[in-house]
Amino acid sequence: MAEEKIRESSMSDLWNVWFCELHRKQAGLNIKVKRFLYTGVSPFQEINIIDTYEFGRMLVLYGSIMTTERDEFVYHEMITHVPLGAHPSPRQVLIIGGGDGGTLREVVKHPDVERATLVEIDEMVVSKCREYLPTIASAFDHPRARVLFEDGEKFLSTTRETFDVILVDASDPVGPAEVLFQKEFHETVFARLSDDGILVTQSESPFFHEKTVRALYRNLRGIFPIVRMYHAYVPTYPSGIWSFAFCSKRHDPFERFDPDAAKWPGIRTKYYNAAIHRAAFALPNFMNELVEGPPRPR
Ligand code: SPD
Repeated sequence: MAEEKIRESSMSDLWNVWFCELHRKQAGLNIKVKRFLYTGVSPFQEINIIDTYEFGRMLVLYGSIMTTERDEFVYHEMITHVPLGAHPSPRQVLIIGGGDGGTLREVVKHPDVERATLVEIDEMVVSKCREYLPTIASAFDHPRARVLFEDGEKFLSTTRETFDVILVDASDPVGPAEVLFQKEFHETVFARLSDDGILVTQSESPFFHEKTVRALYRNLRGIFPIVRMYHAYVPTYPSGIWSFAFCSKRHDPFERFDPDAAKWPGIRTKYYNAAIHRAAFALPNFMNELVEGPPRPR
């Protein structure tokens, strides 16, 4: 009698590992994992680099997605090209945070930029992104880039340099980035900006982080004469709607804005363009209210 071949067909293809980031206690985002590439703990935070089916490789700090190969262009183009498009001559640009290198990559695309200084507190983030996310971390060796591993807040409060544009490419207001959301820090930023300088800081999700957003804009309006919110759609960030605070001493986002694409020969973008530059400042009422405060009763 022939022996029965034993094979349990339900036991093939069992890899079913998911990364879940909770955006609120009762809601989150699930992404199926292909492979864990790196897990380590720096003096500041836990760092994970995970390969996924849908979003490619992603950088996760303290359990929160910072960037993914698939959608990083949205955030990095929008934090960079909106202020650089609004400033008439952005020669000295400072990035606080931004250890994955995506913002630096966009900044050095601009021929007007003489020097892009990046101040990142966590050297391990930069080194792991260089190793695992080379398309994002592609500009650390650019001849116009200067990379410093320091506390961004300390750097700004001790330097004598001034900057035309400061970009705060922070993680969320927990852990090492918490200080970058405080009013004292924004006052220091104001002091280190040139007379017509512009600050852009990432300002979280207007949908999920209303309290933070409201307080942040209230503080910024107490410091800068021009404060505007703009937004972009980042699929892997909480709620998908992400906001940026455009804070300026003199230039409003459109005054100096030249929609002529020829102004930036050779700059190729996947999200940003002249129409997006304008449209990003058009806010739904609930977002406008977070910036301006509730409407006055009639
Ligand atoms: N919750 C995600 C917030 C991420 C904001 N910063 C991203 C850094 C990408 N360079």
